[in-house]
Amino acid sequence: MKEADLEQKFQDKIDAEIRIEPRDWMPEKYRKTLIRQISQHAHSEIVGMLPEGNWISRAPSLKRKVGLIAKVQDEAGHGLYLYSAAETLGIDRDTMFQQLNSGKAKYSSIFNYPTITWADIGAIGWLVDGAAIMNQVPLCRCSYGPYARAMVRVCKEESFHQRQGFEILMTLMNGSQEQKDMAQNAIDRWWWPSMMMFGPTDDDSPNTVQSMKWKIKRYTNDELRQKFVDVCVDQAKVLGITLPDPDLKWNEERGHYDFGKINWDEFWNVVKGNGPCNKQRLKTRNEAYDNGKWVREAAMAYSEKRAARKAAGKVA
Ligand code: BYC
Repeated sequence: MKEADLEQKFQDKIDAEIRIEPRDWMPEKYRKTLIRQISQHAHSEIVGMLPEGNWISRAPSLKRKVGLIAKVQDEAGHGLYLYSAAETLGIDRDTMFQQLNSGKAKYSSIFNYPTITWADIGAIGWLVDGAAIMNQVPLCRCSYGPYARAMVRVCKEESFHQRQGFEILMTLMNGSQEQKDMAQNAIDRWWWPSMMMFGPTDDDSPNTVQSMKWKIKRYTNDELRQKFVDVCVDQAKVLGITLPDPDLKWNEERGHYDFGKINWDEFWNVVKGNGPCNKQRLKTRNEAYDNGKWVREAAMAYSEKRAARKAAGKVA
């Protein structure tokens, strides 16, 4: 079949909501787009462990510590499903790690901000995991099978994370004035970076049109950002917390909240590697990779030994 005919057949499948699986024919650009998005997503999960990991040793109680360790472990699991999903497209894990460690690969801008107080852990759970769910629930219907299936479990766990973040903030908001101020200060710092997680506006998003046509994305960046704002305003009222945007206002005509201007210079500055913690995050990832060398070597040696024993008929 000619390339154009193959592409038409491929698009027909997508339009008919038939999932694309690893062995199916796919346009090279579809493969590349998915490798880009899934690997960036995997890197985000892994780097996302760092700002929260910062508070494991200082969590205010045993219960909080257990919850936080479990959450950070969940993020590692998400990274593993996602690296595995990306591998089905023909890229290997080492290449992806090298792209991350060298600073070549992108990961979510949000993880380049510092976690200064315990309330930041609540803010990340409520806002960052909240934004992640908004973006990731539609990805459960992504046209590429392995990515869509990985997202189902990820979303269930992210919902749980969002609840625990909300509960941390609720506890602080029911506490002393100092605790209330700490929670408010965390929201003041995390609100705008969370809004940036959805990516540039639709007019400035070079990948959205094609990704929507291929049903990798089901909503545009701006559509998801708006859904996020609408949900957060109501939840903020329950918490008794103020979202730091004087332009937040219900718009009867649109049926949505209007919101203020996002600082896109700040966003691109962080994406380009100049955010408050970019260098620290990459340094930590590189050290973890180097320190884990002996574990990878031991695992390889063990599997080679087992394969040799199996070949010699010594193990089942
Ligand atoms: N940060 O054309 P666009 C999580 C890049 S949650 C950095 O709109 P696309 C977690 C974009 O990659 C976070 N870069 O792109 C939560 C592109 O650059 P390239 C991870 C960003 O792909 C809690 C350029 O800007 N979630 O993991 O159509 C705890 C133009 O953008 C950002 C995902 O990755 C950003 N915020 O749409 C722990 C979800 N936004 O590649 C962990 C899956 C945009 O052309 N990804 N860029 O050089 C997606 O849904 C989409 O990739 C995006 C961007 C909506 C993020």
